[in-house]
Amino acid sequence: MRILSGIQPSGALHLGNYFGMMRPSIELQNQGDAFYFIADYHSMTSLFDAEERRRNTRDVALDFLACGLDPRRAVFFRQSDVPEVCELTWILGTLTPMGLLERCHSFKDKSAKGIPVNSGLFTYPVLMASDILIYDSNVVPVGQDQKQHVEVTRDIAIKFNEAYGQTFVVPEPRIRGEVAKVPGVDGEKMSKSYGNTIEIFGPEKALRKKIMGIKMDSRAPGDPKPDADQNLAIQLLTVVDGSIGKDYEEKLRAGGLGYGDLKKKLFEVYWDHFAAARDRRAELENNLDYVHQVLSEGAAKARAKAQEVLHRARKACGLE
Ligand code: AQP
Repeated sequence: MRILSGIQPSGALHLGNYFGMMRPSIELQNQGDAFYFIADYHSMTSLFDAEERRRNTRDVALDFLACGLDPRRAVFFRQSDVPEVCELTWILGTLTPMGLLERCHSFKDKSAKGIPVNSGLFTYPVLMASDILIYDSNVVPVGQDQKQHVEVTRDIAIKFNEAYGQTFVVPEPRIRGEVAKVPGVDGEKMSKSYGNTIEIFGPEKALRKKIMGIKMDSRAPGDPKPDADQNLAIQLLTVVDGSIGKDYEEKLRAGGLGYGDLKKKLFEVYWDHFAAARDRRAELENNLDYVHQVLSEGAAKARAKAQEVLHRARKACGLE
């Protein structure tokens, strides 16, 4: 079983990225042939600063390794180190109906929010299809927001196979229900481009301030809160630690728990959860040669596979 997933270096990684994609991917690295990549081509649809992309790419590598990605088990690489993916994107784009892309929520949501959109963002699902199909991937662990893109990938693979004969593996999304859509500090989907994230790593003071700044309603601490499960701090606490989350949900429902104490608890649980990863990250930061070596070895392995599949696709559609 080949498992494939990617993450954009479009900003600091956050709890949504971690619980929606990174943790499930790290768990799956023991169950198959895992390929995980830093989607730097994708980041070009929203980030236009070269130095920031370089820095973010390095940071994503540090974050993912610190959180437990094991390069002895998973092939870890940078998307742009496999330029074959761009040629396949063109080939797949010729079979992708406009309507399929016009229906994609992620593009529609960003344009509805007034975020400037470009044609790269519009055709992003075709590049994502290429990312997945070029490694013969079977399983794609993603958050709920990416489910539709994996479905688009399936449609494109089926279309290609029908037009040119059996060429691509048709992949399946793998979504963990309880963390499918981690909310941000404003209650919307936590997203780098919405400015509502809680980062996995960062300075303690700033992160504490962010969590303590989550807006609550004006009910008094003593009031029972029958809607405790809808409380944002409870939802985030449950994402980080299900049993503490349930315990605090009951306390809030019964009355007597102040919002300040609840948010303090959320900060502590979150901070402790990443303590070991923070230490590992600090070590890795002092050993960047190792990080570069992991990515270049990963790129060589990924590229060999991509060249094999691209050759198969080029032959199938008459380019060879
Ligand atoms: N809030 C979330 N809840 C659950 N999963 C999430 N993911 C992202 N946000 C949440 C999952 O993280 C993986 C990598 O995401 P990405 O960085 O490649 O792109 P994204 O989904 O577009 O993440 P952002 O933060 O929203 O980035 P921007 O703002 O740059 O577009 C994916 O598997 C995603 O599902």
